[in-house]
Amino acid sequence: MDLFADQAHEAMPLAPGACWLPGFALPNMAALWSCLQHHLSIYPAQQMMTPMGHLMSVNTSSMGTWGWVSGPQGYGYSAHNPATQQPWPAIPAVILQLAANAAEKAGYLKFVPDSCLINIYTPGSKMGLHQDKDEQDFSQPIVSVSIGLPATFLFGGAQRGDKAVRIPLQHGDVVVWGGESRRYYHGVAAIRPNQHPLTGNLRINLTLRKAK
Ligand code: MD6
Ligand code: FE
Repeated sequence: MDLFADQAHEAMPLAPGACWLPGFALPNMAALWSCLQHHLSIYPAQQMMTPMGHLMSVNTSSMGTWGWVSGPQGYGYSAHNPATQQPWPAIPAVILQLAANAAEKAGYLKFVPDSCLINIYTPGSKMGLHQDKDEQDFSQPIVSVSIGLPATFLFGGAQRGDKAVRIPLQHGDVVVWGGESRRYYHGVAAIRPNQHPLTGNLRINLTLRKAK
């Protein structure tokens, strides 16, 4: 008997309205991974440009009614893949259910995301501290699912200068933030070179949101 099996799913509070759910996605990982591989074979991840004209260090794809896109016009949500002008595919049921279950565990009932951003990190990829504020409805939380290589997630406060805690995210971990922490600054430290049995040298992050 694994005495720690339950503890693996204990919610760890991070801030008001925010929690870390270690290993929460592991029971669904096989189904999640097969959906993702299928998706990425049809909608390959692209390197987007920031509005300042810099290439982002992550590669990005999307599912859902709204895909998160970045380019010279700015950041935001688009119903169309900028590479093909085609709509994004629906978010698979296994991902919708996982997001709703994680949100509920964090205290947010009936979370129905309409956007699933897929970020693919290679060693050295990172994401600077930022707020998620391109969405219309800040009453809904953000659910972030980590797959593959570990990452240090930086979770700060309402002000850019607030001290950020460093959260060592592992394969299968989920972070949910909403309520007071919905607009807190967050980011991802540079990924260290390593190998993961499922993803090789990649970290894949799914970010589920209600965009509109
Ligand atoms: C992550 N991504 O990839 C976290 N936020 O682990 C984000 O926080 C994020 O990729 C807003 C817009 C795009 C993003
Ligand atoms: Fe973000």
